[in-house]
Amino acid sequence: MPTPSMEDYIEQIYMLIEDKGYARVSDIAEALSVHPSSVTKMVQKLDKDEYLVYEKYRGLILTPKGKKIGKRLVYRHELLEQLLRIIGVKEENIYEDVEGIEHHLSWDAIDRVGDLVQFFEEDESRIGVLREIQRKNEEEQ
Ligand SMILES: [Mn+2]
Repeated sequence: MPTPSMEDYIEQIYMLIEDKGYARVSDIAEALSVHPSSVTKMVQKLDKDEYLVYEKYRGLILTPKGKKIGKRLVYRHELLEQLLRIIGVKEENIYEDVEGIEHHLSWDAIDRVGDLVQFFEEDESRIGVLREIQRKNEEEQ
């Protein structure tokens, strides 16, 4: 299992490759706000653990194992953003909150969050019911 930090890297690398077709050390460093030397170090570790193949002057590609987990990590991040949006968390808090919780939930919990998001999306009046509760709670404060 990748550590939280490895997960952040795999997630970013997967998104960069999806968006641009490639992931450069400098782009990864920028996306994660870390020093390029930290990226090089982590990329070497991810290579050793067979999540990607890194060739210094040719860039990096994800292995099938890296792609599979990358896809799940991006899904997990997006799902948690959806959850926070549905429950009415302020837009300005959503990204950082997801970064804070995403590594600490089991895949079981993620699947259950998926059910909950589906529950709201299948009938948007359910979001309306929630908003009504939230409106009342705010009035009472
Ligand atoms: Mn994330």
